[in-house]
Amino acid sequence: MYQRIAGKQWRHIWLVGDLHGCWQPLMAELKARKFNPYQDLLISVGDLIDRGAASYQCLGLLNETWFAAIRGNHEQMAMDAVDNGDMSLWYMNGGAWFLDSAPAIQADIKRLLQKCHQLPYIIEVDCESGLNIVAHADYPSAEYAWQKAVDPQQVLWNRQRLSDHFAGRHVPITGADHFWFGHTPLQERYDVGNQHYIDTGAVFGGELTMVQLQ
Ligand SMILES: [Mn+2]
Repeated sequence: MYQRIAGKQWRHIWLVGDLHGCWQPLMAELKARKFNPYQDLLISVGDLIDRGAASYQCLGLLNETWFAAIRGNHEQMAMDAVDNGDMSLWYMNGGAWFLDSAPAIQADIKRLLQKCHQLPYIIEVDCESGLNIVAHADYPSAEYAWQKAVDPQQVLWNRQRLSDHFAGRHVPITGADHFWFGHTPLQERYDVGNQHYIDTGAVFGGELTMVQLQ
């Protein structure tokens, strides 16, 4: 469930919001930041696929040595669909690109989705900006701890903490310097205390948010 990344192994570490198939915008952002694939690391907050123009290319990022990701609810839906043969939930949520792909591409997508079973729910990055925790929707606990058992469904789907923030009820999380989440498209990134919400709806015409952790 947890993966640990040591910052000292990398020059720069970048975090990117929900891609949802926005491969071209990602390449443009990496180029603008002079991202070096031999020295730098890019971490995704999950939801690489569905809705956008290039889900297959984004899923293929899992093959790159300079790329790390946690799992999003869209990767989970895709894995579940392929594993149990019931495609309906995934297709309703932007998964039709799989059906529209040629048979050889579908076979490769299935191989990549097998790789997704290895994706952690939570990545811990210890680097120059401190102890950074990355999860897709929420870290469903009042205090972070390495390897603490938390509800995986809540990690992938929970919007309650963010709703509470918008209602003026700011529920903190202790145990790390920063918490980074995606999942809920916002007009602009939302920072409250040590919590940061960076899905700025790139696939819906918004910006693709990138953050430098180191
Ligand atoms: Mn999501």
